[in-house]
Amino acid sequence: MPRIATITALEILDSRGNPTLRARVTLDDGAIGVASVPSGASTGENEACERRDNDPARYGGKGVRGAVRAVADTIAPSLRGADPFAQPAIDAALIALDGTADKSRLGANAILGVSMAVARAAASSCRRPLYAYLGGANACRLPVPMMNVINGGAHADNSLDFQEFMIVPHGAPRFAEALRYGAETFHALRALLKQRGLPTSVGDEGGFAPNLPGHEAALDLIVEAIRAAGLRPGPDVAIALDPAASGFAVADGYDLRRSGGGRKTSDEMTAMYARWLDAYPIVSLEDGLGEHDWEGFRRHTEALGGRIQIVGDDNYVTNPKFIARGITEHTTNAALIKLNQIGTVTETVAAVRMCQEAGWRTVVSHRSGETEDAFIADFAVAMGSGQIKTGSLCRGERIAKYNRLLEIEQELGEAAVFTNPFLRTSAR
Ligand code: 2PG
Ligand code: MG
Repeated sequence: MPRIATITALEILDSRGNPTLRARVTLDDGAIGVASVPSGASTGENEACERRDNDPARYGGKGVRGAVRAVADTIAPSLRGADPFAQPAIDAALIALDGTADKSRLGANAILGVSMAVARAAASSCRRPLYAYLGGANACRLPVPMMNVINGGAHADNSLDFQEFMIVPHGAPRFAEALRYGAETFHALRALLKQRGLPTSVGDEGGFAPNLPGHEAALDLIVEAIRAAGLRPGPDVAIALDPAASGFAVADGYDLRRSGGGRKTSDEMTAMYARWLDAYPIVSLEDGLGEHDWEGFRRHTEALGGRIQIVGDDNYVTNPKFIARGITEHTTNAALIKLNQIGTVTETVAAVRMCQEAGWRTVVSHRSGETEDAFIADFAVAMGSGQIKTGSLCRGERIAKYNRLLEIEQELGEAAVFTNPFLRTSAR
């Protein structure tokens, strides 16, 4: 049986030019696993804690040398000789070594980097692709992508309070075609913006970030772009939203100040979304309310959950503890899944399984600060998640995930499955 030989880490840069951590694990049979950790901007309060140096003399305090040292000084010596195939035991050891509830001592970035790199090394040692190693022989479902083509909120400096306007090419016959639908719509959107004299510069996740008169204007533009690409808004390409409402939540509701939408209570927000469901082919709504608004969310899901997918992100932070509460209280009917919100591969798998057992859908997701690491592409297939959210149709760190999914689809050949999770909502 191969054993873990060395574990090292390196401070690298993410797609925003901020430091992040890359871990490298070698086994004594020569297998190597490398993984890089992403970083969010609109983070939920209960996310696992990414460790930063807070040394103003380097990278404005964002350096991760401390996390790199934690890998070298604490994690490497204690995992040397461990069985790389025992991922749950590896992750339990990492959690125990850290000893805090939020992984703040060693750093969730140090812990997750090693956790993912161990999985990669193990996959490489048994000569299996990562998706097959983590997901077994049944891992053959390619996810429907949610592609963020208009950025606002914490990801851009424009007039939009809402963070993400995504296209969902769910009517495509296979992943490669879904990617083409998405890219062609993206290019049509670019042409429309240009025509109207609006800027085509992009935000953190590669979506356009124009100043628009309001959120409906963004939805109208997307519908027009889908048509201009020769596709049908609704049956071919639908819309998903992540307002990331924690970002504009105030004491007594929500303040749509950037778009001039004024103040709204949580029920008024839900009523606004309900109107949009009649007017636009929306199939999924994530964080339509803020992370503390559990009661508002319950009413929100009661009102809209029969028509569309309601996804929780900031409120669950991929943590089985909060997801369990959401299941019990009918807070949403789906969850966003981000490895670095919880901090180990094993805990992320547990979060996905908990959702699946409750009949919830899951959307495996990138962060706004990413690297070229495409771990989540394999992970989405391994979990049979059916959906992935990994940004727009430009910027290398986003495209890396799409390109990896193309490879997986080709490798699976006839066995590849691309099922539409939105059949019920698509007949518009
Ligand atoms: C989100 C994510 C990813 P961030 O809110 O869903 O799009 O953003 O990584 O900034 O938290
Ligand atoms: Mg979100």
